[in-house]
Amino acid sequence: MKRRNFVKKAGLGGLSTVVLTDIVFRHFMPPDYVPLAFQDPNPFKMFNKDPEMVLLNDKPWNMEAMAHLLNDAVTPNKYMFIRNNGIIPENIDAKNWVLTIDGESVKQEKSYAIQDLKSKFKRYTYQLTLECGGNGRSEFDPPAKGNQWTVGAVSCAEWTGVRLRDVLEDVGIKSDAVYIGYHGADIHLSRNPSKEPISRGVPMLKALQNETLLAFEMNGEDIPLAHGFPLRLVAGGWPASVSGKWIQRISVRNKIHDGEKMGGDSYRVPCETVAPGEEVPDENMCIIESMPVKSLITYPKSGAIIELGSNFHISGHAWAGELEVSEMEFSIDFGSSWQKCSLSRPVNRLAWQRFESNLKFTKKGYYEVWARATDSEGNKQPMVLPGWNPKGYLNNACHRIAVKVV
Ligand SMILES: Nc1nc2c(c(=O)[nH]1)N[C@H]1C(S)=C(S)[C@@H](COP(=O)(O)O)O[C@H]1N2
Ligand SMILES: [Mo]
Repeated sequence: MKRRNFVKKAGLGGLSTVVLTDIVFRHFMPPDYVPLAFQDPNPFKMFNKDPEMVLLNDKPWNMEAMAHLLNDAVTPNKYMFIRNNGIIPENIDAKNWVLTIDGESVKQEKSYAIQDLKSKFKRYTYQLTLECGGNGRSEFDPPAKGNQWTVGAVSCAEWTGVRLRDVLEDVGIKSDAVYIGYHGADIHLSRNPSKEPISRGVPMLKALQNETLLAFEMNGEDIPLAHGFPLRLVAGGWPASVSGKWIQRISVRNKIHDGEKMGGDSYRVPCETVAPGEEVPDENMCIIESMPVKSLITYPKSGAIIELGSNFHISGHAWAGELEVSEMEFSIDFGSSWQKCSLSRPVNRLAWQRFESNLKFTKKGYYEVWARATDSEGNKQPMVLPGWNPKGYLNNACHRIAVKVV
């Protein structure tokens, strides 16, 4: 990103001196276009990500993990997916960052310098599961437009900050408040300053939960730039799109927040199941709230080769939105029988839970290990893609890995 700023300063005339030759068709170059020669060739380095991460898009930046990279109980930055709808804010002045709380349903608008937020309110630390609503989209048929996430748009990092409820109580909220909406400092892809890339929110009930944070630290350090430095809303268990990054303003609304990507097909699914490909009238679309029960086998990596008779260990994580995971099973016979895994309790509400099991294969050959979680209300993960929807959200089908026994 430094280079981009450099390019801007140098201007196109200066550019030719840097590429050591003339840019022949420079007059056809779109404004703000950064020639390939100046684009950072290594986004993994730029964002401190592991090179095994998978880049899905560079305008905007979108990157996902692979299942075997997510084995840590607390996801480190290097394995954390990036989902941006716009351009990461440039030249952030973290010291002078201000958060404003406004909207129809505040008694009075109030602003806080980030330092005041940090010193005035009690700090809390929680591990919170953030999964993109579109995680698993690549399996949809007919296909759904958007980033073709496979399984890796999920993380569970440790977030530190102040409770949104404490700040809202300090501001004073009117009794007609129904929703909050966030406004971030990121830039619309068109660079039109009057457009926001995304501005979503949650009902007051979720906004006022103990675990809903205005966070300034991730895993004990400043939040990495791509993940919302210096201030981010974190509301675990819901589609991660409600966890606004680079937060400058939160509006307390007397109606469902109507910001960018709150309507149409965005983060909304048919209220009742529809046939794949069916047109759904707007009034039959419902906003996604809690994410469904899901799990990932994070060890071993799919394609593992093990020796006959040796102990085979599997582990992974399971999560269930607002609920807890109550049971975890695996199958080695394509789902015809299931065996229980050991399952740990979450370290706090909305954190994912670790599962493990050991098994022995008694015959050489090809196997698949399938994993299935059940939530505290008895909902089980489906074995195949669940309810089709236009934008490919909420695919919580069982995760599978291939294993060869030799
Ligand atoms: N300001 C802002 N907040 C945002 C977004 C964004 O583009 N801009 N993307 C949202 C979406 S769709 C997701 S899935 C999560 C991704 O968080 P991460 O990049 O930290 O993993 O951030 C959410 N918060
Ligand atoms: Mo997302």
